[in-house]
Amino acid sequence: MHNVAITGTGVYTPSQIITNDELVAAFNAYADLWNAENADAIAAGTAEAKPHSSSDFIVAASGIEQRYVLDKDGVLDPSRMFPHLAARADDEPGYMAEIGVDAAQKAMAVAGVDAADIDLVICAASNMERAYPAIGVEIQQLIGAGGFAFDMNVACSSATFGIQTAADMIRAGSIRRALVINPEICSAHLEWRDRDCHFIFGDVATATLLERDEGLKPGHFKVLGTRCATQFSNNIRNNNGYLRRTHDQMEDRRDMQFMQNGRKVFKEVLPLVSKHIAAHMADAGVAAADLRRLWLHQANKTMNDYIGKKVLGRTPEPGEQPNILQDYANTSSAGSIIAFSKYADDLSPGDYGLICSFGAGYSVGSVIVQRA
Ligand code: CO8
Repeated sequence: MHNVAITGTGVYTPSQIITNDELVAAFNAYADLWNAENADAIAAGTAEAKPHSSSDFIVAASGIEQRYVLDKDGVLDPSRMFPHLAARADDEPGYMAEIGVDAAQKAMAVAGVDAADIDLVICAASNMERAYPAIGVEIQQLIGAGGFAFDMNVACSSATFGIQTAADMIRAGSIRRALVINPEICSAHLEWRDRDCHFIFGDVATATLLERDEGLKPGHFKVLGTRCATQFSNNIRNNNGYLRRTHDQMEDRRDMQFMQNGRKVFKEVLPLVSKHIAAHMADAGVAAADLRRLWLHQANKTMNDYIGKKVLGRTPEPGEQPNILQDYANTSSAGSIIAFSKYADDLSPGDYGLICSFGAGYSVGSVIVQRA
């Protein structure tokens, strides 16, 4: 068995920002249009008028202040309400590959590793741009990596499950270096016309470089343990899939985009995550008092405050549990890796930290690290 280390991370951040006020203005314009078009049905009681959204609600319910997206104009057009991403030809890089390559190159630069020395590329994300060939193989070719590549999807936990998968191969000796890449184009599978969820997600790509912990220069993070768990739930679901045409259901149905029962998710996932982290830390012999930092999944500020308090047994001090969701919103699997990438450099040798993701499945993944 070999030891494993994280030697680099990278974040691709889109150039376009949508603030809550811009989002709400577009949604309210769309709702007004829809209500006018359906005035007769609303008056007859066969349709419900769409109420307005509000920036104050969004900040209070989630902590989100803005989100980055690949295409702002399409999302904010009240007659469209989803991004416009021109179709790419087969000989052009796909969108996921393009943003994944940017994050991967940043991670390799931080680690000082050449692409030719990478043995495995995992594209781990909550949706895939196409069925095949795998996006991971496309990224492998674009960056010039060796070895092999594949795609995996565990929704919001894709990054941590990818890290465990890569770490296990490094531990076993079948590979020496791996890139786990999370291109999350959430704007393309979010229903922007639903005020209950239209504020939740944004776009980003992250990459994590893992290596055999042998002859590395100081500054990396030793991976002390990884743990994954799942428990089936329909409370976060997207029914779009390759059997769609066989059901003779090609219309733009609501369940072809992200659906959730947010309140239930909130209630059911919190205890699952708190117990998962406590058991993982106990088995790794890491006490709450030893933990310098928590890099949590970035879905909701209240959820993170609750988990931080449960794990540490007290309210976290400023900086102990950094949130990035106010700037990026929920970026599915990439959220905890953005937090790790931006808020880990100040840790001292010997400091412990914990990366944890949670979401659809349900799924929970945790990675305990120690600064070398
Ligand atoms: N503006 C104004 N009012 C609103 C709005 C709005 N935008 N939205 C809802 N309201 C109203 C509701 O209608 C409700 O009114 P009433 O009380 O009269 O019924 C009231 O505000 C309260 O609504 P909620 O109960 O829904 O509000 P909550 O306080 O529960 O907050 C949250 C909603 C923020 C969604 C919260 O429930 C939450 O964060 N839950 C956890 C969700 C979560 O973490 N999900 C993870 C999913 S991510 C994942 O796993 C990855 C999936 C794949 C990625 C998908 C990419 C697209």
